[in-house]
Amino acid sequence: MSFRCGTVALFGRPNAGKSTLINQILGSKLAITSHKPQTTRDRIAGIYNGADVQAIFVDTPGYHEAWTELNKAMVARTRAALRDADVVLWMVDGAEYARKGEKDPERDLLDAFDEGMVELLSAQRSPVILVVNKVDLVPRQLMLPVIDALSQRLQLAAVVPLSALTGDNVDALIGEVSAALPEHPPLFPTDQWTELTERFLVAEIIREKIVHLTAQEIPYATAVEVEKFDESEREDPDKPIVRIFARITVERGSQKGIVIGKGGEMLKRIGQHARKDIEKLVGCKVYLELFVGVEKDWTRSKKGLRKVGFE
Ligand SMILES: Nc1nc2c(ncn2[C@@H]2O[C@H](COP(=O)(O)OP(=O)(O)OP(=O)(O)O)[C@@H](O)[C@H]2O)c(=O)[nH]1
Ligand SMILES: [Mg+2]
Repeated sequence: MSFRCGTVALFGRPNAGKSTLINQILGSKLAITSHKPQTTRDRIAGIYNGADVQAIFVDTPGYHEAWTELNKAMVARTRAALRDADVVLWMVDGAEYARKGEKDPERDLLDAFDEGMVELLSAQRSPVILVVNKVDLVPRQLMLPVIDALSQRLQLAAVVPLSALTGDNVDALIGEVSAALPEHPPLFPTDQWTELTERFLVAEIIREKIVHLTAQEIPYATAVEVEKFDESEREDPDKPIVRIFARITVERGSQKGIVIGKGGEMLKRIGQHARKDIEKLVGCKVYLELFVGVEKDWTRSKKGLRKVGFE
């Protein structure tokens, strides 16, 4: 029997549900998610291992208009992931288009920014699969015209409506992806589910808690780096523990005050929420210490990005 293997890039606007889908496919939490746009900043790869297929799903930052140096770097990562992909998933928030279509049936479903995305996808050599997400939110008869309109815009290998959140029809997507991948032996050991390090995943978990617990510009101005990941007592037969020291960087002094909170209350909550998830990830008790620092306007310059570890 032939084996199929390759990379599958998830491409779409912020908030389409790309990270939710990757977690659903892997059956474990790899990519952080939130209802706020621009949650994902990096290329996040998760490996799906089937009987005769290995699909390396690559989550990407939502495609958006880039103003700051951070945004430019995010969009550059998305474009690079597209270039490298054997299959591209064009993921859209179907519910949003359905509501738009219901409100004003005369109006074009796609705006100028969407058209730019279609253009980018048309130039793609690898097959594109349209994934219409969030079918759980609107009735089927509202979704059908959306699927119809979007499928006419582009040469597609397949169209799959699904719900990344509930998992509805995700198996159909796996089938279409498998069929579209090239014949190739596995690129990773078949028991591996990610190429990311625990260190990176820990930093992302902490960042997710900050995105969830803070408001306005804070999520966009925050970077997290793990400075120390001490595993020396991880295999301790009596009290296994991992000790983690992480640095949170914001852009301004006022933001530092918000992240720390009155009497350190906010930082404590961030730490408590993060520790629970990190313990699940590493499988033992975790000691977590967080520091908050300021790197003035780090999102606005290449030098700033480098300083917070965002190469
Ligand atoms: N109801 C419903 N909500 C969903 C579905 N998929 C994702 N969501 C929600 O949509 C929001 C955005 O999901 P994410 O997975 O973070 O979206 P993303 O495309 O990775 O966003 P960026 O990283 O900002 O580009 C979250 O609040 C999810 O819970 C779905 O199928 N149904
Ligand atoms: Mg995401």
